[in-house]
Amino acid sequence: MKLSQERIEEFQQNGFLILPELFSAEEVAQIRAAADRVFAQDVPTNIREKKSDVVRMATGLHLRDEIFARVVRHPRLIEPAQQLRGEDLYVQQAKINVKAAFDGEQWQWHQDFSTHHHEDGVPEPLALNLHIFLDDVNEFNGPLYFFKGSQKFGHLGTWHDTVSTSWPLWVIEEKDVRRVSENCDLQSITGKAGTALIFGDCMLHGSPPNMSPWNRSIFSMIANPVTNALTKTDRADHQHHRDLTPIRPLADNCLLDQIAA
Ligand SMILES: O=C(O)CCC(=O)C(=O)O
Repeated sequence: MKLSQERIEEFQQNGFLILPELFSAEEVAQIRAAADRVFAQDVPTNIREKKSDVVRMATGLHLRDEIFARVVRHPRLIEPAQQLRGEDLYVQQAKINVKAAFDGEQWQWHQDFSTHHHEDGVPEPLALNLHIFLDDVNEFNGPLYFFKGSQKFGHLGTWHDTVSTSWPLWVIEEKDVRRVSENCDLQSITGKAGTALIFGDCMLHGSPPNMSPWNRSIFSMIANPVTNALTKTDRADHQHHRDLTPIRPLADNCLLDQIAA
């Protein structure tokens, strides 16, 4: 699947692209069934919320279930990403950010690049975050908030927050969030299940807790150019995979094809 020139320019201007209902209900059902399988496992790659036992994030997914091994090579995600970067990409991370009804906690203001750079020594902010909504995401169940166009500010002032949630995060200093807010509109990213979203490594974003009675799960993979790979391996493999094999897209119907028993 190729993006039009107009959509490429929109990405360059706003720093993100929403692709409404890119995946069918049947495809989302396959991914959700795989998600249920991995959430049921009692493994360290399922990270739980700080204040409850509920899964916050399930990581390393393409190594844990065949469906996710296909999702990370899905042409509707990978071809636009390759087009935007113009080079080979590897799977840096493959996860689901859950945000369960009532229990899902916040994501503080951050740029993904801060973590990629400080923790893994990624040289440039070229990674792309590719999402598929596995539930309808509305204004109440903890949507992502984006400062539209904030990528143009480059890498902002950051500090390592190890206390607010169960996932240590390099977050953005308040003075820089204020500075960006004077120039960029804030947008909440909502859409039906099956909607895809692409955003870059310097997008200033966060999301509020989910106090609604509706779950909000989002599949998220980070795809990074092979030429911009990690230079440090301090973090575990599921936080930044070391396998730099270029992603080669599968056929468009790969999620609906029979999986060999
Ligand atoms: O799932 C969310 O609400 C935010 C996740 C996020 O910001 C991230 O993975 O970088």
